[in-house]
This record gives sequence, C-alpha cells and structure tokens, in this order.
Amino acid sequence: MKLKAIIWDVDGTLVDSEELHREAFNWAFTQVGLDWNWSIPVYGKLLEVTGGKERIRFFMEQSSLSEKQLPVSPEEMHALKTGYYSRSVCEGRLVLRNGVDCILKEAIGAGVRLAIATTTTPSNVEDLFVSGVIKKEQWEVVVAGDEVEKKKPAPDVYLEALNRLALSPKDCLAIEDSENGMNSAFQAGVPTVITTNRYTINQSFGKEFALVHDFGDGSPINSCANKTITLRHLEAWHLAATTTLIS
Ligand code: XBP
Ligand code: MG
Repeated sequence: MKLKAIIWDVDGTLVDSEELHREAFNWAFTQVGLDWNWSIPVYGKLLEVTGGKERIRFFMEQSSLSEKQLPVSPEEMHALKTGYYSRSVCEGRLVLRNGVDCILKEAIGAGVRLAIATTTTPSNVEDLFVSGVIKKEQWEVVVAGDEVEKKKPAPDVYLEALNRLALSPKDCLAIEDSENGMNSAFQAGVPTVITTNRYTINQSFGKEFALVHDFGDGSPINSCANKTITLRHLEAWHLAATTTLIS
C-alpha cells in the first residue's frame, strides 16, 4: 500500500521542545508567586498527563490544593506559560530534530503529504511557522490542542487529521515520541514509527512499532543498523506494517 501522508507529532518528535515547555511552566509559576518548580524527573512523570492546562490542574490536585488556594486559575497560569514559550520559540530557541529536515524535504519531493497531530496549543504550532522552524505552506493539515474533544492517548486528533486529509489510516504513517502518542495513533489505526527522546527513551513500546532513537544518526533499535533514517526506510516500514495488518 503506497504511503500517501506522514502525520507528525510535534513535541518531542518534530522538535525537542519539552525542556522549553518545562522552563516556561516554571517561569509562569514564579510570575504568579508560586514556589512550584518542576524538575526534570517530576516533569517526566507529569508528561503522562497530556495538555499543559490539564498538567497544571493535575499537579494542583496531586498537591492537595483547590483552585481557590491558587493565586490565579490553572488556565491563567497556562496562558502565561504559553506567552513565555511563544516568545522563546520566536527568538529561535527551537530547531527541527536531527534528520527531520531531510525527511520532510524528501517527502515533499516525492509528493507525500504532510500533516500535524499534536496535543500542544495551536499557537505553539503557529510559532513554529512564524519562527521558520517549519514552512506553513508545506503542511496541508494541522490539528492541535483543544481542536478535538479528547487529547492523546485518545485517537481524536489522528481521526480528525485523517478526516481533513480524506485518507484512510493505512494510507498514512504516524511519527510519535511517547506512549500516549503511540496509543492515540494506534487506536486510530495509523501505522506508527516511534522516535524517542530524553523523556520517552525508557517508555515501553510494542514490538509492532519501528523504533528509532534519532533520525539523523540512525541508531535505530529494530530497523536498519546505524543508517540515517530516510523516506525510503519509512516507506518500507509502512509497506510492511500495512501488508501485515491487511493479511
Ligand atoms: C505534548 C503535550 C503538550 C506539551 C505542552 O504534545 O502533551 O501538552 O507538553 O504544550 P505532543 P501545551 O502531542 O505534540 O507530543 O502546554 O501547549 O499543552
Ligand atoms: Mg510528543
């Protein structure tokens, strides 16, 4: 089955952005006079909760605090956080992850359509366009954050991306970095390649997923050894995955 579109996750996949998100959250907490400071291990755990607003609310509940005990609402904190994140992205603090640019160029050259399916706030994707990290005209579909009712690991964001692409799940390949993302794409029936990062390298992914640590230096786990991952590799994996699923 021919690969017609690649649906990309954003945070941790297109860009290694979670450290900047963590910095933005901590900055926002300081701004409102809260002594919260999410360390890397704490944030790694909190990433199990998708969505920044939901993550703040979860931490508030875990801290046995009610909203009335906070200086501002989780939504207001998140708006502050998003403002800091936006300024940072527009200052050029994010770049595409290693090897991603080559794959995007190859996909465009081969007529493979590009889409985004992310939990992050829509303006964070817009900032990736504004800052030139990715080119807006190359992305046919962007589905982000609250545009869907249920965030990852629910399949909503992938189902909406498929709907807007007018493609079936098997026409596409999802690229994700986390268990939540893997489960979202898998529930939507989209074959998925996992690329890990510092926050997800120890998560467990089913053997039915192609796993690469880094597109740039290859270092794949269960695919071609030590080669840079190219579109050809993704197409081969997609063919294997869809052939297996069809038989
Ligand atoms: C990862 C997320 C997001 C980000 C923070 O999204 O779960 O919540 O951590 O962004 P992705 P917001 O699906 O791209 O991996 O604060 O805007 O939610
Ligand atoms: Mg992600």
